[in-house]
Amino acid sequence: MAPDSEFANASFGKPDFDVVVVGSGFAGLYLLHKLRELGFSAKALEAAGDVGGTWYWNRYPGARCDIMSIDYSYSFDPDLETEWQWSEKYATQPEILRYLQHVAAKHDLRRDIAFETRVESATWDKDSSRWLIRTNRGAEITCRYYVMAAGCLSKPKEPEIEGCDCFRGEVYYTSRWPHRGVDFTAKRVAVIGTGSSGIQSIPLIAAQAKQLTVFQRTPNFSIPAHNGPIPTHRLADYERDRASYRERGRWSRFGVPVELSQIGAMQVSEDERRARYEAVWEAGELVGIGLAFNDIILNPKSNETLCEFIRGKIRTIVTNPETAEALCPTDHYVATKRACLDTNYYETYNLGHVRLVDLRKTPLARITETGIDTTIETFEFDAIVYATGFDAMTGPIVAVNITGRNGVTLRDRWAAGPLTYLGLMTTGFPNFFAVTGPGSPSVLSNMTVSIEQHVDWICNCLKDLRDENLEVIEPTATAEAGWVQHVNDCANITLFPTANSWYMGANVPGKPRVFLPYIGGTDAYRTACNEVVARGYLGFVRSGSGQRRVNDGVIRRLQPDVQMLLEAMSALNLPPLEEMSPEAARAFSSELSAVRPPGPEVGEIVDGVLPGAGGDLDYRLYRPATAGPHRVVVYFHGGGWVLGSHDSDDPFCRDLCVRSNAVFVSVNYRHAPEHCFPAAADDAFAAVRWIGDHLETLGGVPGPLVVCGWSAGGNLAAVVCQMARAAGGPNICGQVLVAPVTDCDFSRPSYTENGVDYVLTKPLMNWFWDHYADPANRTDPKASPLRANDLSGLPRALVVTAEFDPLRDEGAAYAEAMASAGVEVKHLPCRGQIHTSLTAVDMILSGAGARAEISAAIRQFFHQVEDLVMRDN
Ligand code: N01
Repeated sequence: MAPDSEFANASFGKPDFDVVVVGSGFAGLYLLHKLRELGFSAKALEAAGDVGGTWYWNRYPGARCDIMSIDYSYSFDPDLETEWQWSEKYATQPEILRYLQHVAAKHDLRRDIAFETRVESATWDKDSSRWLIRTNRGAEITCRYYVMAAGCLSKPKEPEIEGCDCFRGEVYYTSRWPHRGVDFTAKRVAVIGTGSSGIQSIPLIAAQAKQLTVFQRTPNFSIPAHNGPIPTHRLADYERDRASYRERGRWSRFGVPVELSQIGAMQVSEDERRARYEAVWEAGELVGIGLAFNDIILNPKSNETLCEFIRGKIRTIVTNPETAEALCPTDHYVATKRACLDTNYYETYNLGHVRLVDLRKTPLARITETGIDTTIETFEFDAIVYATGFDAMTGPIVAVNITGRNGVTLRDRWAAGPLTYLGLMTTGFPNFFAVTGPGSPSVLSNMTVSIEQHVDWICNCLKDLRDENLEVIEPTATAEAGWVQHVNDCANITLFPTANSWYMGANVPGKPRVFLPYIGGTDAYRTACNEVVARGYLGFVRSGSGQRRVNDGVIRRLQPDVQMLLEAMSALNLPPLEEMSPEAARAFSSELSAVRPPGPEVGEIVDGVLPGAGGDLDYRLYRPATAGPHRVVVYFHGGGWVLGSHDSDDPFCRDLCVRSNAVFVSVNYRHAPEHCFPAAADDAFAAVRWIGDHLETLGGVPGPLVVCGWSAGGNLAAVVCQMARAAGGPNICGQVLVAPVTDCDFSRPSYTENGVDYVLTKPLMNWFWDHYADPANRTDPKASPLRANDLSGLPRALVVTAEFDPLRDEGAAYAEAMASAGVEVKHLPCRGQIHTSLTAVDMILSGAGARAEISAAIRQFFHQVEDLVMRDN
């Protein structure tokens, strides 16, 4: 964070402009308009000869938007919506460019734009709190605020192909297409690259050229755009009430007002799945993928069904089987590289003069004076078209030499990947904003919606600064680190990081492999941005006129799927369990259990009965599908000694059984208040003893056991280990305590911090304890194992705690106390998780890492035993 003195001494002289904007595409134009409206002086600097941004440069044949034109347009000026009629579902580049020119003219924006002016450097001057901007025209401009609105895909990637400069024929880049147009009639043409630009241009180039050869390194998934008139149902929806249509778009997942599916692909029959995919194919809309199922970018199995559907279509359309196979993507999941919309793309390969060269089989060797050499063939061409993509998102920003505080350049600060707060600002670069920067939804959303949201946020922020007599704003290091973590958390529960995509920076040699945009959704993102403001610009330092306001903090600390679950539960307005009778609470919990995902398949499930301390107890045994016999884990379910059963924790047991390759025996025990303390503990110990004596009958390996439990079950697992130590058996080689109850004391900070909002509440814990144990009994180590006088000699332990759990601190305290007593303990604190999320298999994907670690610990406990046996032999 900035030292106080810098802000205290800053002199706030008048710069040339309040704001300098780089770019005059969708973002730059709206910025100019909005800033003017708010009374700020602003200048836009634009390298091109006119407005348009992306749509000025990318004039290649077939260039169109692939978000429907009514959605891919401004919403800030309602008159525009009536005076401009889009001619097609997906507007062409010339039509979009005309639209932007119309907007510029209508709002008289060109008078504040310097064209053919490229920004070369921007330097923060801390003494005057201004940015000094230098351009290719030699001008030096000063401004208070510097905004990069240069687009996410505006810096073409250098084609890293040997011999690029030696070709003597015509050379074109889709990203810098000549304004005069190009006539390929009677020419032999090569296209390198099969991303969106290649896929859009190839059919039109083929229509002209005498011969077209496409050099493909990676095939892409594409679905037909079915371009034509705007679909009537969508147009009717839009025209019925434009304002509400736009508002729905703003609060949607991708910036397009469509209802996404609530069902996963594996939850329906194969016929229904196919029917839904046919509908996606027919709709010709990229967001249609989200309309089909809700887990396409989350679940590899679900995604693979769509991959195979599209491959099937390719094989049907393309008549040459070898070409069809080469066009079928097999190295990435659908949508993890930007999916494409096309018009006759696959059909083009059925034309006699079009050939596909699969660079995976015969790599491109070099460009020659007359054409292209692959490793096995020489080609001659009249023209080569590079459709090789962009240095996306960070490329256009760091292309300008931006120097922030203490002489640090942005290029250096982002050397290992971009660091931003909300994708809007970066620490050490005061008053510098990026529109749709890395860490914001940008390219994973309808850009126009995201641009308007960013411009509104930035302009309102500048207005708030002015209203509060402040002039400088910068994110704190904590806020920025928190946001970067959140962006990664969101990406890590999806399949996106598995692909070598430009989203990951993987297309540019040497670029750090970091997921660049924010996949949490435009709705969730908008909520976070609004919340930052509502909480007094949380995560920012704002200063000026001798004031300095620091509001440090992190806006999103929960794992994204945990946050979504909590929001969904809050919307359901569920009754508090602690206000119910135990019977009603049990019935209610069972209802909830019945609707969650089932967990993975295991080899075998056997229900049985074993003798407890006060009568028979039901158990359920999970056997892995691998060849046995297996080591055995005894498991105790959660539910505060009052609720739950082997049904309630069934998915968790299945998951751990599969991951740890061990038999799990999940034992029901007597519940309070019918059977109070110490009935549950005595049952748990009796069960472990009986299982220890019957390992071979159960199909297990004779020898030691592991005990495991969650919540109250974690309490029982810990208590059983103490009881077994006292009794001299059974032999337990490891204990896994997941968010365990270890003490009856509610005074630890985690009860204060997390006692209300995270499912397991302080009142609910009170209710559990009140049913389970009289106050006099609660301090007994059989109820509060942390209270034991001596914790030495207990089995090795893994203690898992969740950050937003009232029980977090008592779990950590038990781990610490065992370690102090010489027990080998690993404590696994789970960031962003709540008490109930670690066991929510297939619902909380971010909990999968913890479950993998639990299973690794179980395997390790058993390996240590096997190592000892081998050593003894
Ligand atoms: O670029 P790309 P693009 N040798 O990076 C290949 C947006 N957009 O300009 O995948 C051989 O997608 C590269 O191969 P590989 C949209 O967001 C929107 O097409 O790296 N091949 C790939 O096939 C899009 O995603 C619209 O193995 C090389 C291709 O070139 C983004 O812009 C229209 C190579 C590059 O594909 C970028 O699309 C157009 C090499 N050395 C674009 N280097 C709309 O419809 C690269 N390739 C709105």
